[in-house]
Order: sequence, then C-alpha cells, then structure tokens
Amino acid sequence: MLTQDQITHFATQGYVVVPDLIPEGLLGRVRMEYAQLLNALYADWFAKGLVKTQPDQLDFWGKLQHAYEEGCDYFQPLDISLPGNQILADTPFHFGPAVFDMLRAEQLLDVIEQLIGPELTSNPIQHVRLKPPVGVLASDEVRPHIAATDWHQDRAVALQDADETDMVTCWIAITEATIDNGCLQVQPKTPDQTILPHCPRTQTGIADGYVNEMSAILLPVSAGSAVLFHPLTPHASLNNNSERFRWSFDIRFNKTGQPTGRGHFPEFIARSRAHPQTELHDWQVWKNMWEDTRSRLANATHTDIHRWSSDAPYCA
Ligand SMILES: O=C(O)CCC(=O)C(=O)O
Ligand SMILES: [Fe+2]
Repeated sequence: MLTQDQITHFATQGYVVVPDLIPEGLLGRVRMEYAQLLNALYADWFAKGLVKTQPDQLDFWGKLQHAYEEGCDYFQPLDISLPGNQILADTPFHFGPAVFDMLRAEQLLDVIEQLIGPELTSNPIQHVRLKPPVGVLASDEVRPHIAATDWHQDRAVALQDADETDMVTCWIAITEATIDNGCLQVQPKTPDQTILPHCPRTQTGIADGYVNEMSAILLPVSAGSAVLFHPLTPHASLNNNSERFRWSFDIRFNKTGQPTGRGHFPEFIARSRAHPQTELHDWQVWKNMWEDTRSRLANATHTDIHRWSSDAPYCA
C-alpha cells in the first residue's frame, strides 16, 4: 500500500516511485513466459534462415540482440498491444497468463485504487519495451519501444475523448532501470498543468520549448519496482548507454465507465468493489478480445491514435 506521503507526492508532483511493487514470483513468471515466446520466435527465424546463430548458443538477450541486428522485428510479436499504424489480420502480439496476472496483481491494484478509487479498468494503451544498448541500435532507429522515448504526456497519446478521464500510468521495471541504461525521467506536474502541444515527428513528442529539461528528475528503480504517474506529467526516457538491454512494461488504469482514449482497442474491468462479478479473471478471454479486435481492424479504415498535426504552428 502507498503511504500518505506517497499519495500526497503523487497528488502534488504527478508521479510516485513504488519500490518492489511486483512480487518476485510473478516477475519470474513474466520472464519465463517471454523466454518461451522468444525461443519459439527465434526457432522460426532460424528455420527460415533469417538469423544465423544456433538457438542453443544464445541466451534470451543474445537472441534479442542477434534478431535485431539481422533485421527481425522482435518488438511487435512481444508487445501487449496492436500497432498504432497498419493492423493486418496476422499482426503478431502477445497476450499470455503471466502478463495478465501482472496486470491484475493485488499489490498493483491496491495502490492504483488508492489513487483513483475501487472501480478500475485496464486501459488498452500498454506496451513492452525491450531496449538494446545504443551501440546496437540501427542509425535510423526511432521507435519509442526500442530507442529512448521523447518528452510527452500520456494524455497526448490518447484521443481527446479521454481528456477528462481519471487515469494512472504504471511503468514497471522488469530489469533494473538505471541512469546508464535508460531509466524514466519526469518533469513534476504543476498544479495548473495543462496538456502541452505535441508534434508528430519520428515520435509524438512535446513541441520544442515547452519542456524545461533542467527540472527533469531521473528515476532509476530496481527490478519489480514501479513508477506511477498522472497523464499530464511530462516524461521521457534516457538513452541506454549500458552494455545490456533494459526491459519495462507500461500499463494504464482508468476509472471504469470513462473513455480510455483508445476506444477501438479492448479494455477490461480489473477490479470492481461494487460489482466484483464484472472483473475479468480469464486471460484467454483477454487474448480473444484482442484477436477479435485485430480481425475487425484489419478490415477497417485506419483510426488515428492521437490528435496532433505536424502542420500546427508550434511544430514548424
Ligand atoms: O519506457 C519508456 O521509454 C517510456 C515509457 C512511457 O512513455 C510511459 O510509460 O508512458
Ligand atoms: Fe508515456
């Protein structure tokens, strides 16, 4: 549970660090689930001749790195969402029991409940980020799930219908996040914080001149710890200047009944004190919802995931 000081910190600064939020056993299950997933992906790439090194000569990180270097996309098949651009009938993604259990972990929902109340919807804006060392990155790599993330507010990467939604982002470190390997940084939210202008560049980021990087607070955290932040809190991540990958998930919760800001993707009720029978407990149903969404969207006209235009004067 959060202390009163932590709750006050979140209310006044727009973020709070929660050490050791995810139990070690659950972290282990998530790592195991991803190891099995990557083994299967890698075996397939190897069988197709897309990667050269024998699977048994590489550990999890070695497989990721070699796949990246050979141009095999590991991100989308390991992500817990559909892409914001083109969705195909066979776009890969990952919805499994360990990740589902992490989204519904009691310890996690308890602290989110302290911030936005007991009726909690799991918001579909959610990602895995497995970030290679900068030395491994291709020179044209810009994806915020692979390279450093530009300054932005999460409200700005949701659609306008969620501008009044009570939402919390929960950024979970699966490996230790350090200043060296690309931890999160935030600019504390001000009492009168508004949504800042964003520009769709290589990433959707806050327009030049609207962030005071000097006031940035770096947030290194241990594996299993989390950073919770408000959707108006400006944040970014540092480059991974280390020799190893850094791994995080970012998931979000909003008050049930309020728009998620990405209504074309599926949400589910993670906790309800008023109507506990509405909670989703079955990961296969979760997976099915995303599969159905993929089938529907593969045949539909594209829906944008944000509101910004590069033609705006502040983007010039
Ligand atoms: O991990 C990162 O690089 C950025 C994460 C982020 O933007 C978020 O959690 O909302
Ligand atoms: Fe973000």
